[in-house]
Amino acid sequence: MDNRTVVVFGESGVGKSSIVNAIAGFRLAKTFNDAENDAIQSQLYDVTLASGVGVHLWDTLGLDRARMVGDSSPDAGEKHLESLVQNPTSGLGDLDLLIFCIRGNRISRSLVNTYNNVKSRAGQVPIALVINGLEKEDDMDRWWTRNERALHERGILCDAHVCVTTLESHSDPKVQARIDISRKLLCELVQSRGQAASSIRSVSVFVVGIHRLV
Ligand SMILES: Nc1nc2c(ncn2[C@@H]2O[C@H](COP(=O)(O)OP(=O)(O)O)[C@@H](O)[C@H]2O)c(=O)[nH]1
Ligand SMILES: [Mg+2]
Repeated sequence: MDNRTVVVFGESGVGKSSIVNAIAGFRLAKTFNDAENDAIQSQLYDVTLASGVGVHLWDTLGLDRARMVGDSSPDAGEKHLESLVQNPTSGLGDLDLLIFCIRGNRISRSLVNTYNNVKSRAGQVPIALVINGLEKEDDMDRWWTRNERALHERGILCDAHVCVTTLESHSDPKVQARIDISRKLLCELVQSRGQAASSIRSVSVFVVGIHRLV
């Protein structure tokens, strides 16, 4: 059967579980909004894309949160991720894609360290950067135009990238359109294993806001 195994990783609160839900097309993974959300370990979800392709989606514990629960060593999150990268789960085969989720307005130096750590262990598995939380951008892709050089200068050279919002819904039709295209982009990213992530793009309308690298 045609399927994919994908790991979503990143810090807490960047929208990893929301990415799972955006790909699934419904609320499958618990997010920060759920009162009972107290995940202390990674969760595996089975999702079927509209194309019929099955996806084994790992929603991992936030790297920072993994340091707080269970294991107090500073790199517990990375170790946990490493075990997933090296042995995703018995019987599911090799990993097809690693999705590194970040917030467009929250780029820190630890991002570079995390990327380097995962990259060194990922072998041939492609890494895609998902820049989330861009619902206020008229053209979400402009984030990439503004920040691509800075990321490259810091050694972050991902195999693919998508600029998205994973809000569940919005009353403003323009924002809702960005949510809808984000879902398509994320599904396309997974379906293509990061090969065709730039094929769908939103339309540029206005000049975008300011984002800083800290
Ligand atoms: N503003 C904004 N909030 C988002 C977006 N996607 C998710 N959120 C919210 O961010 C919070 C954290 O999301 P969650 O998926 O639980 O993050 P996780 O800890 O990485 O799994 C939740 O309150 C989500 O509703 C987005 O695109 N924009
Ligand atoms: Mg989560």
